Amino acid sequence: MIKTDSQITNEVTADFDRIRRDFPVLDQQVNGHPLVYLDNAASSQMPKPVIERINAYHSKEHSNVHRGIHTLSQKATDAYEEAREQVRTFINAKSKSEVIYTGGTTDSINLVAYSYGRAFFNEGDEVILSELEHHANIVPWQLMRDMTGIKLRVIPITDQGELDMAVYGKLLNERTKMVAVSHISNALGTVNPVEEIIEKAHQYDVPVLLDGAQAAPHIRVDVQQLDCDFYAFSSHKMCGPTGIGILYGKEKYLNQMPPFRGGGEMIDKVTFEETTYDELPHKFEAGTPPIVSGIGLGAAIKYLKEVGMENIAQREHELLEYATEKLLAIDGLKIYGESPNKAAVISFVLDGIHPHDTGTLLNEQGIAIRTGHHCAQTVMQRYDIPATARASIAFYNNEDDIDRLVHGIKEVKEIFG
Ligand code: 7TS
Repeated sequence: MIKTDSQITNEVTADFDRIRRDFPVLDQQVNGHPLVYLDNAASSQMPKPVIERINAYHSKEHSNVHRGIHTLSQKATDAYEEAREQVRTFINAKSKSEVIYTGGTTDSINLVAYSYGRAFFNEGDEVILSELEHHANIVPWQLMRDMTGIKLRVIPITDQGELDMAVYGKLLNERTKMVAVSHISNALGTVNPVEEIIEKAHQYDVPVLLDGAQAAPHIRVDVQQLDCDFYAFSSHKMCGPTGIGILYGKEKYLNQMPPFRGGGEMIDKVTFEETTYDELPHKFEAGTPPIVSGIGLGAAIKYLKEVGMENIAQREHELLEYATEKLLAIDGLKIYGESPNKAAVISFVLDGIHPHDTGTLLNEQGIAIRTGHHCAQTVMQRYDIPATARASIAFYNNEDDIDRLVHGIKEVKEIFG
């Protein structure tokens, strides 16, 4: 049979049993049981090529970047800048000038809120957020609100956990100065209709910032195709090290925005009277950067590209469907976040059992999930619950992990009678 293009791209072609063996951390016992790691939305694990790249850098290449005439500094600079190029191609940015290293998603969003906000927000202007944002995409805008007098408008979510797009249409107006929403919700897994959000905002000439912390690790992101104006994500959620993340921004905005932090690396000429700034992206990168983290992120992206983002999305979707079906078969288990368009995040509550107890008892069986509000308290408020238990899946998980989770939950239920 001849396959259509979509059949070819939907087929999982990677060997996920082999891939799993690339992650040494998974091969250990926790509390006397083989580890089941299902807290990938908080932080994912690093494969051997990333760990080895970091080791090699520390063993042979470490030096400061962008300033040394000597060989080690040049090597470190080349590696750090090559990693930026890996990021550029990963998200299909037009140029490396649009790829800014930051401390992570939180830092990226703060950069935009402060820099763009201080330059362009005036009292009475409006910024649109949504009810399913991570605190990282709420609090920086509130800080700006207190500084500039803007108003925050919020797109509500439906019972299923989807954005109410009719309300969004009504919130947009000539006072709107920014739309900042997540691409994928960390608490519910909902994949938001970001294309439509962007298209509508652009009708008012309003820039859109996407919080891609939960999207960049799981689906192919093409910033030019999306036509988003800013895109933020974190290395540690995509098989890279902590301490670094990315802000993508369109040059037309980044060029107009003042620096967020001042110091070395970001300047052109400094006198006591005046300082001129370096070109993009360095204008936004003051001080010695997290060099090894950048190089590790580059190695992580190379690894993800080799596995293939289509393969990753497809495999995680398979596991999501497998897990959802098995979990829903458990009496008294309710899943929050029921959009048909969902990433592999399952937030759930067991009838009569606090999620913290669920998490604690699962941990005793070597199963790592997250419990709490997931830094998304407005989502918890929406459903009038204090917390959920959340299993978040990565491509290196497998059906056995899900079976262990399901078995573990049944044990928890038994303990609680
Ligand atoms: N935005 C979203 C959608 C996130 O999921 C997170 C982290 C952040 C922003 C912040 O990322 P950071 O790298 O700057 O910390 N989310 C989670 C989580 O779901 N569990 O732990 C961290």
